[in-house]
Amino acid sequence: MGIRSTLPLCAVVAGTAALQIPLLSPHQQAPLEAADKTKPLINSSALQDLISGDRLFTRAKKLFDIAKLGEDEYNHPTRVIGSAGHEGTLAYIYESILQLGDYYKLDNQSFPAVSGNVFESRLVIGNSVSKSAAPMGLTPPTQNKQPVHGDLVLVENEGCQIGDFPDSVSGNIAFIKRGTCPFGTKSEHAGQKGATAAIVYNYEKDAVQGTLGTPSPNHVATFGLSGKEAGPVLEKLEKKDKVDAIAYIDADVKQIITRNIIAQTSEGDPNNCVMLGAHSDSVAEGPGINDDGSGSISLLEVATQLTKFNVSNCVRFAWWAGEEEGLLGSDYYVATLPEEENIKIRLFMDYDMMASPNFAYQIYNATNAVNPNGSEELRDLYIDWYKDQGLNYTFIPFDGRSDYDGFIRGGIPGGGIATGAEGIKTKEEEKQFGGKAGEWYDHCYHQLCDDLSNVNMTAWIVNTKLIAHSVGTYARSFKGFPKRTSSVASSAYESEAKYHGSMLYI
Ligand code: DTR
Ligand code: ZN
Ligand code: ZN
Repeated sequence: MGIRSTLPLCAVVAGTAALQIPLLSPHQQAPLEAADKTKPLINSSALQDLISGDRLFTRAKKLFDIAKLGEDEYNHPTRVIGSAGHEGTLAYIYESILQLGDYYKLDNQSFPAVSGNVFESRLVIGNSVSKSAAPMGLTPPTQNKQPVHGDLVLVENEGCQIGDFPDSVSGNIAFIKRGTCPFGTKSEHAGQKGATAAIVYNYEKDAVQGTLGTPSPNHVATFGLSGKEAGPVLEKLEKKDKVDAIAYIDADVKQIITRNIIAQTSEGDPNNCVMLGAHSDSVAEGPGINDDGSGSISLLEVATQLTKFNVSNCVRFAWWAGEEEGLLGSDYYVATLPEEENIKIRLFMDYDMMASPNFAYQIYNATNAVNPNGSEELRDLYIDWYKDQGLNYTFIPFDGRSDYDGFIRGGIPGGGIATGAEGIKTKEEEKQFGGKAGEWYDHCYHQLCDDLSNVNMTAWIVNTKLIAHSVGTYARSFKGFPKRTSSVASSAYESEAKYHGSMLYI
């Protein structure tokens, strides 16, 4: 069983005294330095010309070696938050920027996060071992980390009220329908009524890979179960036939401190910043070389090459932690940004998964109708660039699956590009981008095989050049780009965003 680590919305608790490590915004630290007259003013094509596949891949090899530091604890390479692989990644990013001297002001922004590991799990229903049962993120273990045996007890409605749980659930295993309220609420109710474990079954045929969210002392060991497997069980329970089960989860949930790394150019107008980010962490299951080693390395390389130029506007790079646990680092950053700092960020650009092996050139479909004004201008910059290169592109929903979410909710224009995760390439996309229709864009998404062999160098180089173009353009000028107005999200986005990172929580 792989090791899972998850964190819910709002599981980051700001304000614990010991954890209040103040972040000085880079622009608060130093006065503007005089431009270095020997350097040319930033120019997009000159910056793009400095991007090299060899340099990207050399860094990927380094990152994979760093992920191996996670082997002692996890038995395989990983860069999940709290692991030695993630600490190594942070040190690598920090040192790399530090080596660039005073071109950048560098900050660590620490924040508390909950990290959950599932070491082993099994669910046996009747006489068969369940194929689809997946322990929920942040689930506690079964009692004493031992198997528990009991009858499955059907819960009324969707288990969102304590009264939905019959008394007979005590000492048994609650069988609860997905929907209406978060998984964490259902698990909590099961625990309050004395259940020894809970199963949340899907109303669709697929499996349920969810998270319990903010830990509660009332949570019990909880699995998600596919609708397909739940069907026959449900039929029996509805006929009042007895179905017994054995549930077993060996897991732990701990609170850790992790950190974002922020680097801002010392030069450039500090009241007008272009910001871009990638996430420094991987999931526990693997080393995350494409997700999001690729974006993290692209940013490092662009930051390195940018030092050869003067900039007119400030450029702020971020490497977020805890993206895989629910966008923790980026949420924390935006939530703790004072209003007068928020307004200085002209836009945020998200770079998550730049090199999927069966890639498509995807642009987040961020429009000004739904997102802060300027998001669409950024989208159009990506479109124009792919068109200029004679490359095809597709739009993907801008629905909260990566670190742009906090920025959009904070009224900051945003967008980004990606190359695809667990989605399936269409026939049309095969014609547009090559690769193989009918297969995932990244067949190693969130798995151990997201290693050095899982990056497509063509896509990676193309997209790193596009990142360079986005930085080069806005570092030089915001001419024609809308001015910032409010720091409040539009309600249109709030109703369209269905995700918060990669995990379902309802
Ligand atoms: N949140 C990412 C993957 C990701 C980002 N955008 C999309 C859109 C569609 C599918 C996946 C993603 C992750 O880090 O897993
Ligand atoms: Zn991911
Ligand atoms: Zn990612």
